[in-house]
Amino acid sequence: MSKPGDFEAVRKDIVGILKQKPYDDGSIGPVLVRLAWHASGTYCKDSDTGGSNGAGMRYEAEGGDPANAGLQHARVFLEPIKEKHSWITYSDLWTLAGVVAIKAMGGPDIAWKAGRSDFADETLLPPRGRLPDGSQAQDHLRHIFYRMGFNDQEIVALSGAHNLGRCHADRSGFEGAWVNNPTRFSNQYFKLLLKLKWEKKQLNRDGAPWQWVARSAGMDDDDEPLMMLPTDFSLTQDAEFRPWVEKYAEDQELFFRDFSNVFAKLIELGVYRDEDGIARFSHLEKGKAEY
Ligand code: ZEM
Repeated sequence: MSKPGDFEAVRKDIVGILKQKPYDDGSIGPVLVRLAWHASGTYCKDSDTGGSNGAGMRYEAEGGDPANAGLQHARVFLEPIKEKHSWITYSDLWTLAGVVAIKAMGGPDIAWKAGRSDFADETLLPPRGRLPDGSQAQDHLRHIFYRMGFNDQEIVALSGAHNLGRCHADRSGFEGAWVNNPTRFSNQYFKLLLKLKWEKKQLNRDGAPWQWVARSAGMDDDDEPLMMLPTDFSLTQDAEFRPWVEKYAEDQELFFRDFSNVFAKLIELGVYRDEDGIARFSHLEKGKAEY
């Protein structure tokens, strides 16, 4: 047990659990980043519902959404931290873990503020279907991310998170990592999007979705190929998105700065703090949310 409010102690303990040899590429960092993102990415600006506040993934209705498959591992990994620092809310812990993981994997500092509450009751959970579907393309990305209040540049910057981690056949159906070193945050994703010769491939498995695959220089034919989702690839096929892919491929510093800003914005969606610093659902004050 640490002193309530000692977020430095929590940050240290999160860093301490990131390296887990047998798990994926040796780090739970990427799946923690995905947890922070999916906790936040349900936000809708028009109805002012969803978002990280409330930690709705504790409930089956949100946690069991097929879009959240695999994130139970991330939540279980964080359980010892929650037990040790029982004063922290899940909604603060899940967003903080993403920010700490990005930094520890070589990414930028990202502003993070405490104060989220865990009081979502099941009637306040956002409906399923608000998270993006990787098998679609740029129109879908705009539909999903404009709903959260992001613009085209921010959509491309956020997509750069796919420098981290991998797809799992038993979670999303897609398979493989986007970059050669998926536990190191960089702008490699943008470079590879532009540089490699991507080919459409349906993986050899019943019901597998098609994805883009390629091998980078130095990879053997029997190495697992690198991959891109249809949504990732669509960024290069769109007149508004493509210039940002090119800028971020050329300038890692610019990407880090823009990513830091947009991730900080993502984890604040739907979070409003009273003078006491505690975040409340704004729609609770208005009465029950209408979805
Ligand atoms: Zn992802 N993402 N994502 N993403 N994502 C996956 C994995 C990861 C999309 C998507 O369909 C998928 C953002 C945006 C979008 C991460 C972070 C962020 C996977 C693989 C899919 C299918 C899941 C699996 O099988 O385990 C789509 C369509 C997006 C729209 C642009 C944003 C924004 C992110 C953070 C800012 C991360 C870190 C992973 C890797 C997770 C892991 O377990 O390794």
